[in-house]
Formats: sequence, structure tokens, C-alpha cells
Amino acid sequence: MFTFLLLAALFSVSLGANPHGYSVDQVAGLVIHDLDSNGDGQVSQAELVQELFIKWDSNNDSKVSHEEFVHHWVNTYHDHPDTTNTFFHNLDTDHDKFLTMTDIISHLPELDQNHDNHVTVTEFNAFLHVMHPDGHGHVHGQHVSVQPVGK
Ligand SMILES: *[C@@H]1O[C@H](CO)[C@@H](O)[C@H](O)[C@H]1NC(C)=O
Ligand SMILES: [Ca+2]
Ligand SMILES: [Ca+2]
Ligand SMILES: [Ca+2]
Repeated sequence: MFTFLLLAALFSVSLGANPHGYSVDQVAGLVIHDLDSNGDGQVSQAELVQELFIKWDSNNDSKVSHEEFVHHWVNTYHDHPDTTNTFFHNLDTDHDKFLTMTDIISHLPELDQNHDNHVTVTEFNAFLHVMHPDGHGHVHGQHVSVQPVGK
């Protein structure tokens, strides 16, 4: 049993997979549940902004730093720190090491594919599969290309 656990731990570290064994689909469900403050099963832009820039912003500078993001994501969703680093890098479209409204706006076409100002579980799931290294949508060493809105 111990050997099995040790091997399982080594295996998951080498793959950068979630140490608790959560799949990307499961994490997407957990994230939506946390972001959906009014419980209608969808995440509005207001709910997304409130969660990120109030709850995840430990030093209250209205930006989510790399450290704030990794700390919150790893603690809440039990993801591997290396995987989370890559995920943050993919989310940080302008590569300033902060998640700001600029990054969120650039992801909106993918997050909210039918443009109704809400992100459904299905939409978030698809988004996470593109952005998250365990979703197999990311080729190592390449950035996922996203077209910013209004530029
Ligand atoms: C940030 O704001 C929250 C809520 O207003 C407060 O509890 C917390 O102490 C603040 N943190 C810092 C570092 O200012
Ligand atoms: Ca909601
Ligand atoms: Ca901050
Ligand atoms: Ca940024």
C-alpha cells in the first residue's frame, strides 16, 4: 500500500497532475461553485470580478499577483504548484505577472462564447481545457493565442 501511494505520488508529480486526483472537469465544477455567489449555476461577469479582485486579492491592490493566484488556487483546488504556474502564465495574457481586467477582457470571447454575460459550467470547462496544462490544450513552451477585445 505504501509503495503504491509513493509511486502514485511520484507519478502525479512527474506529470504535474492534481495531487488529489481531481480532473480538469472536476476542478471546473468546483471553481464555478465557488464563483457563483447567487447560486444560479452560472457565473456572471460581476461574480467573476468580485471573486477574483476581492477574495483572491490579499493585499487589496485590485490586481491578483502571481503569488496571490498560486496560493489561492493550490490551497483551494489542491492543484500542483508547477501546473498552477503554467496555468497562471496562460491566463496572464499581457504577461505582467498580474491578473487584471485586461486579462479577463481578453479571455471573455472564450469564457462567454454565446455573449450573454454569463459563464456556464460547460463554457468554463471548455475554457479550462484550453488554459490548464492538464487539459491537453496547451503545448509546452507555446502560448495559447487569444485575441484581445477592442484592440
Ligand atoms: C484587505 O481588505 C480586507 C477587507 O476589507 C481586509 O480584511 C484586509 O485586512 C485587507 N488587507 C490588507 C493587506 O490591507
Ligand atoms: Ca451566478
Ligand atoms: Ca493583489
Ligand atoms: Ca496581466
